[in-house]
Amino acid sequence: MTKTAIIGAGPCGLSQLRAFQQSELKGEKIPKIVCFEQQDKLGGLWNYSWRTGSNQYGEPVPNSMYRYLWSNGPKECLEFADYPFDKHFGRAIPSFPPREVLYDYILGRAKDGDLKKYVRLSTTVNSVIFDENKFIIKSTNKKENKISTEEFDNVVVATGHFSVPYIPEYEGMDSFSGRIMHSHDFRDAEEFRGKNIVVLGSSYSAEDVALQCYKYGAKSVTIGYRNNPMGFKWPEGMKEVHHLDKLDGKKAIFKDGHLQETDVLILCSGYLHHFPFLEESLKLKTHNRLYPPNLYKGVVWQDNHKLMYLGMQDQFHTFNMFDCQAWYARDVIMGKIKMPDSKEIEKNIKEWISKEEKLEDPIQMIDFQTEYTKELYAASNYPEIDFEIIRKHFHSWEHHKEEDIMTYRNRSFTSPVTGTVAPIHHTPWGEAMDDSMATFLNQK
Ligand code: FAD
Ligand code: NA7
Repeated sequence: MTKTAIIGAGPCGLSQLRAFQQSELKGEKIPKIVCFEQQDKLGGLWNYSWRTGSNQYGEPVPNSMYRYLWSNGPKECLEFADYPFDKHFGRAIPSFPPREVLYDYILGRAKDGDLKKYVRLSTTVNSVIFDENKFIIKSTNKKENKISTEEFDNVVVATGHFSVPYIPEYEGMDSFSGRIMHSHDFRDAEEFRGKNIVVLGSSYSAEDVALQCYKYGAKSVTIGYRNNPMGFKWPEGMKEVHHLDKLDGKKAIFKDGHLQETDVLILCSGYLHHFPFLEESLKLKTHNRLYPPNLYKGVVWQDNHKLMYLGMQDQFHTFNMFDCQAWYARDVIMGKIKMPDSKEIEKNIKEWISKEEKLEDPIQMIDFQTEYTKELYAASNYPEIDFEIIRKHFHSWEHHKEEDIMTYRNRSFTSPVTGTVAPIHHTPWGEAMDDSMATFLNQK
């Protein structure tokens, strides 16, 4: 029997476990599976942790999610084909749930498939080396302080890429008298009530952290973009200005000459793809992009087809794209999908990258990732789901955001799995201060 290691039990690792579990359910002979997870719970980033910096074992805290985080896209776009929302919650729920609700949904499928039995919690993978056709994995169980060395035939890297912050430096940071932090350490917007906040960046974290600070009572919110502004119609009290030049005392000075009194500077400057446990020849090196290099079908490591990466793309599509990747990876590992020769692989990767480099706007980017996901979907037996509905939903969502960034989360979408139309949430997002699952589900 061959052995497969899965590193990480976040959404991607759980997709991989589900893919194998579904095969086993059909009577197929699956490899022996070991999933390593450094946290003491399943669910990856969807676990909320109050911790920042190091955990109790001195390791960096991977969690980047915060209180009051609501889904930033319609839940219908990420629905699992084999585990619909209606099945989990026993009824239709609104389209933009808070974190705790999505976390419950992720754990629900894991429980349904008894996936925990494959997972070694509180166990960090320290190193992966490829030698004589086998991967040698060293791991440490932190609770028992037990170090293990084992051999595997295949490895699936599902460690995420939104945990290690990218932190730029600006003139004047040394002497700035306010607080400087990265969005990775942002936990509770209430902390910034009555304060002047400067947010740097122009992607999802900048958008959401800025809106959170506004919603929970910041005195002013100023967003500094580096290349292109997000350009939304911000409510009064929020503004977008061109890139930070420097800090001077308590003032932020921007490239367009704008001056802003600042209590807190929040760097929403993104994350690094960081795999300190992988030997150099196995290590993916990329920035956050829709088609990272050296991955055939965005999954299989070009130079060693026994190594897979899941979820390494920048993401519009999430959970069901991870599923399509995991179903594909499973079929490669089980020998059902054969790899083409190296020339064909090289050509295929180049074609996708060249398409990616021509993309000009979010709608084209959505279409690109939908096409990519559909190609993977067609290659495996992932259950029925309508990616064309998902594509349309993403287009509408993008337009809703442009119309009004404060109200796009109040909309309703149709399930691509069951056809269910989501009810409108009882409280508009801008007024919903309590993000608990109990309050969210308390729908009449
Ligand atoms: P992760 O969720 O990061 O899970 C990776 C797991 O690997 C972690 O549990 C980690 O502990 C473990 N791990 C890492 N290294 C090791 C190691 N060496 N040994 C053992 N275990 C290890 N997506 C959406 O669809 N909707 C949203 O609203 C949304 N909001 C987001 C908000 C924020 C602030 C961030 C940062 C991301 C958000 N995302 C959202 C995207 C998110 O990346 C995905 O939803 C999803 O969590 C990715 O799953 P993953 O399994 O790839 O990574
Ligand atoms: P992203 O989407 O990778 O975006 C990173 C942002 O950081 C992007 O807007 C960058 O600007 C900006 N950036 C990078 N370097 C700098 C410097 N030096 N100064 C200012 N701004 C900088 O990461 P996010 O954290 O926003 O999103 C990650 C996930 O969280 C996402 O998938 C969501 O689901 C939630 P640029 O646009 O290149 O000018």
